[in-house]
Amino acid sequence: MNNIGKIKNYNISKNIINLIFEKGTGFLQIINENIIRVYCDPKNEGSHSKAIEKIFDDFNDFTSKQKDGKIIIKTKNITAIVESDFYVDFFDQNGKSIVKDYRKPLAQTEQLRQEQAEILIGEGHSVQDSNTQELYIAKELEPYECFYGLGDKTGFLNKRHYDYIMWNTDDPSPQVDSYRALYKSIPFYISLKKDTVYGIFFDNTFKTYFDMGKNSDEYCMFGANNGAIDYYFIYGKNMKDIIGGYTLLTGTTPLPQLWTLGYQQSRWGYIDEKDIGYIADSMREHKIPCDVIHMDIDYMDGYRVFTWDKERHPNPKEELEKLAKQGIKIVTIIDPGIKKDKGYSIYDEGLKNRYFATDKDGVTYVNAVWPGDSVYPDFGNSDVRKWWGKNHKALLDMGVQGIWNDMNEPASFNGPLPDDVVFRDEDRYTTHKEIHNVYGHNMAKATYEYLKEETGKRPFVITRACYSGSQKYSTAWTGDNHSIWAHLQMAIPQLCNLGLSGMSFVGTDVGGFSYDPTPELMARWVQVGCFSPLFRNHSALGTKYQEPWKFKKEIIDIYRKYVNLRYSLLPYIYDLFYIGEKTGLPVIRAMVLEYENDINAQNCNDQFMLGENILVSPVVMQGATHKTVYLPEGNWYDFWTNEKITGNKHFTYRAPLDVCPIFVKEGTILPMYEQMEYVGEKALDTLILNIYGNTAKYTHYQDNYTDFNYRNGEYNIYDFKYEHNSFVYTVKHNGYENKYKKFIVCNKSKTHENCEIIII
Ligand code: MIG
Repeated sequence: MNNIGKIKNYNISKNIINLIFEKGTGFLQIINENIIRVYCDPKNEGSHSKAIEKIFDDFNDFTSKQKDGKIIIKTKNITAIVESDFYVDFFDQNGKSIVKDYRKPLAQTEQLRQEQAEILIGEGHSVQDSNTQELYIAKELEPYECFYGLGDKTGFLNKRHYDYIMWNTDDPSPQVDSYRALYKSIPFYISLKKDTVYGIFFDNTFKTYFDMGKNSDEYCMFGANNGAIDYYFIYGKNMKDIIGGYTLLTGTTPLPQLWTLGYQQSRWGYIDEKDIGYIADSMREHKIPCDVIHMDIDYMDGYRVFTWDKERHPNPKEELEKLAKQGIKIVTIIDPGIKKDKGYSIYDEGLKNRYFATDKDGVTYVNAVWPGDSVYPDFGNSDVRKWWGKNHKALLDMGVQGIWNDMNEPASFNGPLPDDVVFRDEDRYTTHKEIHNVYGHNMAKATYEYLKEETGKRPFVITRACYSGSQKYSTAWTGDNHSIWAHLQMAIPQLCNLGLSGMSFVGTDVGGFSYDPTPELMARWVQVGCFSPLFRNHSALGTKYQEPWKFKKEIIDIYRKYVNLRYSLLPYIYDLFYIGEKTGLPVIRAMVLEYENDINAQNCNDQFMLGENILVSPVVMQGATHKTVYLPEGNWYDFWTNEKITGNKHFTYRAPLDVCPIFVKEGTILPMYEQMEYVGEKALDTLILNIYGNTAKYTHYQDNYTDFNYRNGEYNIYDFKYEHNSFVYTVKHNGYENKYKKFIVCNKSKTHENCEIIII
């Protein structure tokens, strides 16, 4: 912050160190020994976090002193030194620099200015004559420094040398590396240097900018034109610690219901009851497991949310009951835009209660979305959220099991919402500028909270728009991708970076949304999709049908193979969710998260880890029959052949169309279920345990897969061990009655695999 002058004085109240400069004030808040919040609000606009809902005011294990015009703050692990002009430098416990503020003027180029201007104009904004952010923080860069996180941004895993804008954006043209903004705003990144790692969470809901060393090799920068400088410096020994710190602040993904991890079939254009029934029957007929069918906007009466088209779905309750008997759960889409239509009760009620955003004169603001002229619920206000939630009763009563929130950037067909549209943040009036990036977040929160209260089950909400912290309320999909190889390739870094940004329960539209997948692309996409936490095939109205059986037999067989694999892996994936709720760690993981000091992992875009035990190296190139696989240090087992391979090398792996290269780390006991058509088809009382190596261990979690009783101790934890050629297990926590009846233990590292059956 240039211009704020020298430090005159400081005082401490609780964990806040108030700093009085010559020309302004600011503070540091010590969250814990690894996290320090830096705050300065020269525009007096305040900071109204939507990401952080806990209060962190009780940490007191730190010291502070004033010396040579500087303030020095020390925790057990870090030292922060504040200097004139509010420059803050961070050091580790040995006094080695972690990162320093960059003090020289920024080298913003004319090119950057013009590009930013174009985006602003494209979004209907007037262009400011200044090309610099009014509020910004620049940090020194090291020559070798990688950046990860930043949500769903396009391109590759490492964000070094790129810049981005956080402004939730629905742009249906094919998303490419040069896109600066997509549907989600997650203003958090992880910096990985040679031997240091840190994270920054810039908690500002206005439009924010991130320059990850694009315009200079000397600094990276984050900034905004509104709100406050309000960021969290997060330190740790490794990237996992940084994610732990970030999700301590913003929350973790709660354990979902097990069926939500099953296969999901969707398409915009399943017009009526007959279509949906045909999808359910066909999944069963082709013996491709499936748990969920999504109903897109086609089910509504004239795109009026919370209604049914009576001709298309004459008796939804009966329809959904019949589907439920087949094991199919229905998820319905809900958009925020409410049709402006006198006599439509949702509109009338909202209008009467002033639940909609208004223009600056207090007149209800109208734009257009699917229903035509539409109004926008003011989700920032808790009365509106409660009302919105209750409207879902109409769907739940028909048997709907999950809610899919779309268009909540919010999208609008008649140009963008003007900056000055009035929204509320609880009782405070503010504008679109501040609310835009949290609109979808607040909508998902409204939905989650209602579903939780009403059903007592773990809510299944899917959202397109997100802000930091949305992981507490919702799973997310990456929006309108295309059926092109570039987007299959992008899926890997995009899902990995979402995971590194706290969003664990994520997936892409498998097969691609717009345009049409070739048979080969479809086969390769399901090989990535089956490892994505959210596993849904979805496509756009008017595109070629891409349900699995629309392809030739070879592709159907491949499809079935990988959906079956997904269902086998459910206990492992569920374990990862359990770990994720406690630690914030993602299910699908960038290689670098597991092997951060391995230079080959740091820029690995075409492989990922499922948890820490499974490495997947899918083929994402048309026509390829081989894949260059990189296995990090240690020994690995080929999942298909059980062959043992020594790591720390690249090698070529033969991967014909039906083969996705998968490797299991030595020392793993991989839990699996027997084959099933859907979750709930049979009692899950048998667990297959595949042993990889001569000694192996694994911790496994079990509960009722459905509600929140696990938070009151109703769960079991098993410790599995394999040593000296024998398998042993102990039950570490014993709170859930419905235990396994049988373990089938198979040692995969032995040539003649034989399985031991243990009856419990
Ligand atoms: O303007 O509801 O991303 O998944 O099928 C398009 C129709 C609106 C966009 C979503 C897509 C969904 C589609 N929606």
